[in-house]
Amino acid sequence: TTRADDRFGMSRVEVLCARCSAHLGHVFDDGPPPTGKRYCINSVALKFEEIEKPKKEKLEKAVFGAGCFWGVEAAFAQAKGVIRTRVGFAGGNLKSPSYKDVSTGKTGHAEVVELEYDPNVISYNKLLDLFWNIHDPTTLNRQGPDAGSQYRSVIFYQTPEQGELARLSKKRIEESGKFKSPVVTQIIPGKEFYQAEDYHQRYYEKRGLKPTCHIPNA
Ligand code: MHO
Repeated sequence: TTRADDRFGMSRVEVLCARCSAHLGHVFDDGPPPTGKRYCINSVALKFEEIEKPKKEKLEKAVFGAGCFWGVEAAFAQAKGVIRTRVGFAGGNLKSPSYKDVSTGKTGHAEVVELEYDPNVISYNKLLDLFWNIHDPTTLNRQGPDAGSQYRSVIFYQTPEQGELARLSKKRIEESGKFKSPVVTQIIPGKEFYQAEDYHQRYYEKRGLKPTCHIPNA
């Protein structure tokens, strides 16, 4: 229930428990539609109930470049909620390039991994966390021993929302001080993805090898 509260030289409307008259807070008229009311209620008087999030029905795609795609694929493939991975090339102009074409470093393509993930299990933000965690985003056109523009650090966003999340995530990582040098990661709209040759798919897994790079820490 409510009653006028004119204490402290202000005129407010107090909110009380209708049963026991305990003070709960105040209500103001500067709230959002439809009621226009803003209830300013003491936190001890509130009980929060979790609302079930609406389930997303479809798998979503994400594309990342973080150096040699063998290791990047291995790192993402082990994440819960990542359903399918493919390695390939994106960001250049040559149509349907071969690995040999891209390895010249002249096609403009980056080695990338395309993921299909279940957004009910893993969020795009979590994928971004993993992305920053498995490579060094401060080395321009280089990742460890691999040099060339095909090894650049790049996020190809698939929706405007992913683009925004990627930019915010990059800002957070820069401000965190995790990396001593500036982050050079490109964040660009997803372009055509060209799948790489079969022998590059699940490279380490097929050969029973443990990746020696792109190992998530923690
Ligand atoms: N250092 C590796 C890179 C392979 S990767 C798929 C190599 O030279 O074979 O770019």
